Amino acid sequence: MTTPVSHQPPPAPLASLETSLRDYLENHEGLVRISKPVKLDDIGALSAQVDDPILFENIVGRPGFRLTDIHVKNRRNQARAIGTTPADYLRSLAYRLRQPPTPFAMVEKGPAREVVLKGDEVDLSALPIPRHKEGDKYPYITATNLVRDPETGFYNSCNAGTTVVGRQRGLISIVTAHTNIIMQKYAARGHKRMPIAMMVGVPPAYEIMANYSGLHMDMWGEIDMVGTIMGKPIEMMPAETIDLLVPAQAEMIIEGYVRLDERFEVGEVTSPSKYYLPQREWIPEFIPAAITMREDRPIWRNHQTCPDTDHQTLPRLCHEAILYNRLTEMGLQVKDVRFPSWGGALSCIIQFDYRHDGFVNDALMATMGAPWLNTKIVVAVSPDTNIEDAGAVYHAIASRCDPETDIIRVPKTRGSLYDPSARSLPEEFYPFRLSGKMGIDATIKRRQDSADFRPAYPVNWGQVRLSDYL
Ligand SMILES: [Mn+2]
Repeated sequence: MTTPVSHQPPPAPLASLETSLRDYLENHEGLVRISKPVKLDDIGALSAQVDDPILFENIVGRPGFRLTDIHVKNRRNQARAIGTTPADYLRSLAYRLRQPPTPFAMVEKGPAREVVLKGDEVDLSALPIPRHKEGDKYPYITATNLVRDPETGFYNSCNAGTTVVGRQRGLISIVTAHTNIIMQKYAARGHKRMPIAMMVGVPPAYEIMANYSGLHMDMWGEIDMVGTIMGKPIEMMPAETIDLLVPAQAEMIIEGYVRLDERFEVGEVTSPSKYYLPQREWIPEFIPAAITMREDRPIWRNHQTCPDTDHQTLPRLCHEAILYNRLTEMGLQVKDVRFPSWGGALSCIIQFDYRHDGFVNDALMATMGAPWLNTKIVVAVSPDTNIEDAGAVYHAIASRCDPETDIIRVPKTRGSLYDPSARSLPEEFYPFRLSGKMGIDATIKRRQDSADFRPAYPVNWGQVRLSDYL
């Protein structure tokens, strides 16, 4: 018997994986390069039409800056981001997340500090920051940030959207539990503000790791693991005005503070489920202290938040890898785990082969019971279903699932704050919600006759092309 592929170490990351975003984009096959002038307000709608990294080189009113987006929307580019192939991607990320952190390569000063703006020179409104949707009054910063736990010294990272309401004032939406815990630690120590650094324009592996969500705060920070998933140490340097380390190879760093003493209402949230949800938030102020950047046309990294962009995939890539590990631990031959962008970040598809009855419901329950609030509807499919194709997954549900026996429903579970169908909880818990969950077994089952599932195709399907006859 051969060792299952899930129990063999995957290949190491490619040594050629670029250490800066500009080199990464320059070498990227399929980069969509836009040299014509583009208005800031058109950048979101244009970005959301591509599947590959896009680079705007000529932004009206913002000469000297470039802008990029859509780095990890599909498996091909996710694999590229961590220096592997699409076939090896999921098990490689899953494997590297089980490895230890990689110490930084410390430098005094890197390219991210070739230009330093401080004091009155700091002007967020001069940066090439787009508005994200029709209802937005203000530009929206989506950069990945770094904060330090004052108790352990470990860093934490997340992508907290910051609404730019003035030259030196933003309102920062910190929704992740870890950064909120760290803010409470600063407040409990009598601090009125928390230092924070936004890292703008880093290779996509940094952002994949920054969106990790698991038990780690007592052991390492997400930034400590970036070198592990890239297969080489990352360069870090001291920030200009705050006591934090920042990535030396970034395009730009925005340093500053989150004020801990007051909150302000905003109502322009874009949920990954593609709605204006939650309808309102009370969030703290971000006050910038310095902007440092590269000298040669620094690249702003935007994460357009709607409709189908990195916003649906990026926060869930480590989730998929963690679920891959859990399901593999069950003895399943996992082929893929996906939070498809067409599932509104509320649904997960798990794909595997299994030996006998019983595995599917355990796999569905493990996934439905994930730590995050995005596994409301879980669909299990067999390896022959094309997981990339919403139609094929729907066909598997329609033709392989008997609702009488192949659906699990669980009442009263934690709903997503981004799910308009979930019930509201009492006001004190706003914006959290309550919802049921559903697991759908759309695999081919033992009780069924496998010959019933032989797909029918025309003679010479895939051999003859219509275009040859037009
Ligand atoms: Mn964290």
